[in-house]
Amino acid sequence: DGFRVAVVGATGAVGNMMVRVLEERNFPVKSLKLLASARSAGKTLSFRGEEVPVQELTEDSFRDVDIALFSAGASVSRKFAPLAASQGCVVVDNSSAFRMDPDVPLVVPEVNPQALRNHKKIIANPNCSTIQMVVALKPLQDAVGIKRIVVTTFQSVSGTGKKAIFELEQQVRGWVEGKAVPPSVYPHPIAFNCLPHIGSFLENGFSEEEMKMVNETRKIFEDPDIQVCATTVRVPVFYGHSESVNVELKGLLTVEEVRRLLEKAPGVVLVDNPDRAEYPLPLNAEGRDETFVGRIRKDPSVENGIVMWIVADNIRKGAATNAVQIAELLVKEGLLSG
Ligand code: A2P
Ligand code: 11C
Repeated sequence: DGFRVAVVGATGAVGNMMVRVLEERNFPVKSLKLLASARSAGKTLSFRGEEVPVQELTEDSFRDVDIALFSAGASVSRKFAPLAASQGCVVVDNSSAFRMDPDVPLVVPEVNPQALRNHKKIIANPNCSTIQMVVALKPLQDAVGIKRIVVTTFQSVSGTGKKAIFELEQQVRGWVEGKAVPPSVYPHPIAFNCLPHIGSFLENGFSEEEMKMVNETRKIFEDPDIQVCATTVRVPVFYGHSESVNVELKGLLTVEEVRRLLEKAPGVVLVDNPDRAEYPLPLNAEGRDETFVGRIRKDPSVENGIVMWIVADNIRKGAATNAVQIAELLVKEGLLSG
């Protein structure tokens, strides 16, 4: 009983976690197919106590698959997701390839589960920095509406993938041993540094990551009028993205009201006792599926302004967990046939 599941990019930082989260959450898996590049053929990953071989992704990979979770980059998704869908497989795609396609739902289960209803076999998982922000802002949007968001991110290297995790590790070791390890994944050293550069820069001067936060937020909230201005920064943290978020609301909410809304918001944990040095931290969010919010203040520089600090594990809620939650919702709503 259950579904025939595939994970594309199973050897990567996110794909690996998808396999773990499927197991942890006891997703109804009848069979599991692990796919990656030819480089990984021969490797195995453990799932429910068994070693599952990694196979090379090919055009025939999806014939016997009900649902595939993709996290092998946008070019792999562009080529293989439509192919999988044409063979009857439902795809939850973690790449940016289809997110802004009007025929593709872009879903955060706590925020816009209704968007799944009319799916056409490809469903997009939003960018990690967008997911945690909309989870935390959803109750404010519902209560009074959001006019404008100004966000600065502090993003961990795991967002770039396993090569970047290795690069930070090597540079830290190099620093301790007094020998410089030159950058290869990033344009500059990432150890003991901050790089205001995530994705390529576009003609308007913003980076791709910054524009993802603008466009995906509007699509998920189904509100094209929300103004978003983002600065996205890579920091020497392994797991967990942090965000400073200023939000200008359409009506008044006191800090106390915001706290109460967040306390009962699905997927949110309020950590806001600055007197006791308690606020969200990436080291504490690592390994967790919730979005942590704290440092909630009134922004005195604008009418109806609130400032907060939002942290989540980018590999879990920002990617793998959100994708598995989408799969769970598909099952629950009867939108997946086994
Ligand atoms: P592989 O390990 O065989 O290279 P990360 O985001 O952590 O860098 O991981 C990327 C994932 O995407 C890995 O599982 C990687 O497999 C997979 N991948 C990258 N390119 C391809 C490709 N052309 N075909 C299939 N899988 C790919
Ligand atoms: C990062 N947000 O932290 C990126 C990674 O569009 O899925 C994910 C890129 C994406 O580098």
